[in-house]
Amino acid sequence: MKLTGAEILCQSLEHLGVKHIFGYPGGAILPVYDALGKSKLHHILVRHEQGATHMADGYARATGGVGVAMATSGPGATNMVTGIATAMLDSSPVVCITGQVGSKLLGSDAFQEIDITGITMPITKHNVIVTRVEDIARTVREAFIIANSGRPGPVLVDITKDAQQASTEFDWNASLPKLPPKRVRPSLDKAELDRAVELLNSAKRPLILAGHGIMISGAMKAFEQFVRAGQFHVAMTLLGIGCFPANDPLNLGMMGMHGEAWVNHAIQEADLLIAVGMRFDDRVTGDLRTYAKSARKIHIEIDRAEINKNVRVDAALVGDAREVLEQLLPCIDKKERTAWQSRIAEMKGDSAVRDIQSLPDTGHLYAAHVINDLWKETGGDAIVVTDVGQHQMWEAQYYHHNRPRTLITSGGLGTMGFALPAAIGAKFAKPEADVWVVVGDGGFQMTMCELATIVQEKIKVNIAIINNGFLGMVRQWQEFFYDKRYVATPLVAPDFAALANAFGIRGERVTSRGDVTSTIRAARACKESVLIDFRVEQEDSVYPMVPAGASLHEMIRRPHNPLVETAAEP
Ligand SMILES: Cc1cc2nc3c(=O)[nH]c(=O)nc-3n(C[C@H](O)[C@H](O)[C@H](O)COP(=O)(O)OP(=O)(O)OC[C@H]3O[C@@H](n4cnc5c(N)ncnc54)[C@H](O)[C@@H]3O)c2cc1C
Ligand SMILES: Cc1ncc(C[n+]2csc(CCOP(=O)(O)OP(=O)(O)O)c2C)c(N)n1
Ligand SMILES: [Mg+2]
Repeated sequence: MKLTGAEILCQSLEHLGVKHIFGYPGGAILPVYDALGKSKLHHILVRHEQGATHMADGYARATGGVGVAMATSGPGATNMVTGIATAMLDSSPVVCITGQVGSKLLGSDAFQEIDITGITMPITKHNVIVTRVEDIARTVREAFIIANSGRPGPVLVDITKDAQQASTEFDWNASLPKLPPKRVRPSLDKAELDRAVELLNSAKRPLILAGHGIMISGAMKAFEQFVRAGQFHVAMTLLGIGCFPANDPLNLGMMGMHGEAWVNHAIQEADLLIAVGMRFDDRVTGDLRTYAKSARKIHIEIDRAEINKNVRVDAALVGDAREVLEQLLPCIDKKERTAWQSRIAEMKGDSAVRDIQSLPDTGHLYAAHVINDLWKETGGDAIVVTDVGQHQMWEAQYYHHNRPRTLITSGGLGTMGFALPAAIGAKFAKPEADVWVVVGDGGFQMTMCELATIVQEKIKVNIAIINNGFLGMVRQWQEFFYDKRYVATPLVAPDFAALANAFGIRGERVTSRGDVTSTIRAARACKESVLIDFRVEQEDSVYPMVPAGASLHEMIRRPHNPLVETAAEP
């Protein structure tokens, strides 16, 4: 049977198991929208195409599957750029489909013509323009394979309007992907494997650096067995949070610029670092010249390009984290490392048991209170989607995640405006989950138009605005490094609760610590979405902090009480 390109696209997406598409229509993609109306696909109308890409990204991160975003040519496509770059830097599998002007008009500066494959070349894992109806099914199939294999990433498929309108016979089974033959992955280099085993079994002060790749690989079980086998302590990157339960005594917490002080000290004192699915980002290492000088390094990583990119390693195990860990597992000797354990306990000191919640109420509402209470009230079971800034770091410190894919956050690009739309995507992926947005007053104002999407789709997503009246993270840098010259960081905002009401969403405002828990509880009990405007301390800072370019152990510590640096043990 003959189908139009637009119909073929929709049928192909159905064959690929797609249920949801986040998008926004326009002239060059109208044939597809017409076909969408006749398909089983659920299209979610966003308010800005950046939102569509973040929703697809949130959807992907919540499940490990591919998220799909759609837009028209020209401004629709360019609005997607930030979301595509966000997905690229965090290895998230997103497929973006854009309409393009008719193939005969290409290159003529036609209305809403833009070279979106050119623009997105450096921020996609792969992109392609399709001008022939016969190529649509195969190309979309290829896009899905590329997006979610090896190291995942975004793929953009740009389809000309004439290809959408033309017709051809559609045979899904015959539309086979024509990808270059998969390189048969050589089994692990024997010499590297032997060296790694030797290092693992001889280390006296080993430490695992656990990253996002563990979740991407689905290696959580193998990882836990590996950790137990060697009785290794675990430090996590921001994007690794959730890959190993926060409440496990071997889990030390987050590393890096705003990581726990004892974790950073442990890295500097370790004699072996075992990096699993993490890429030694500069937020993690600090000054490379002084980074973990006394440690040998093993790197388990799927992307060969990451090996020796930032940190030179002694053994490189290139492959899928789960497969590599399973191979290493039988070779690990169980070791008692009492001296190292006591040293770590000593570095933790009493800071690990100081509980911010048990401090007397001085009338101040700190963001840490709000986030720690949110953790307690949700039993640590919510999917928390954060934006970028101080609140993001406090979330990482004060909400203890025990399960994978429950913290969704933009790490590599650090994209303000990510949280609200990404949470909408996560909710579609996991409709039963308790989804919370934790967002700053700045970032919220970047994509708050998506409140209308929540209302139109009748979904429940709770929103906690950590409202400090500042672009807080930038203000903190101005406080520390620019003599408190707060240029362009004090921030006027609307009355967020009233704004929520205007959208048809319940809005609350909390100004005192005593009201935090009850308001969170009421929001959870409410069937509809609730936005809570938490008016927190305006000039609080995130501690510890490794200043940009400083050595990992050179942390700025919280100068004095009333607020301690860390939360209760999970
Ligand atoms: C304001 C701000 C502050 C920040 N502060 C910190 C901080 O203090 N500490 C911190 O940790 N981060 C911090 N970050 C985040 C930081 O910038 C990086 O995004 C983060 O450290 C990257 O973590 P990752 O390497 O685990 O994940 P990714 O960047 O996602 O890298 C994952 C790695 O795993 C590999 N991989 C993928 N699939 C597999 C597989 N199947 N098997 C094996 N490997 C695989 C990939 O190739 C990649 O190298 C901050 C970000 C912001 C915005
Ligand atoms: C799109 C974008 N623009 C600028 C920045 C730089 N930036 C990083 S954090 C931050 C401040 C965020 O303020 P807010 O959303 O209020 O969160 P807070 O730090 O106060 O918790 C800014 C401007 C960014 N990360 N993303
Ligand atoms: Mg703020």
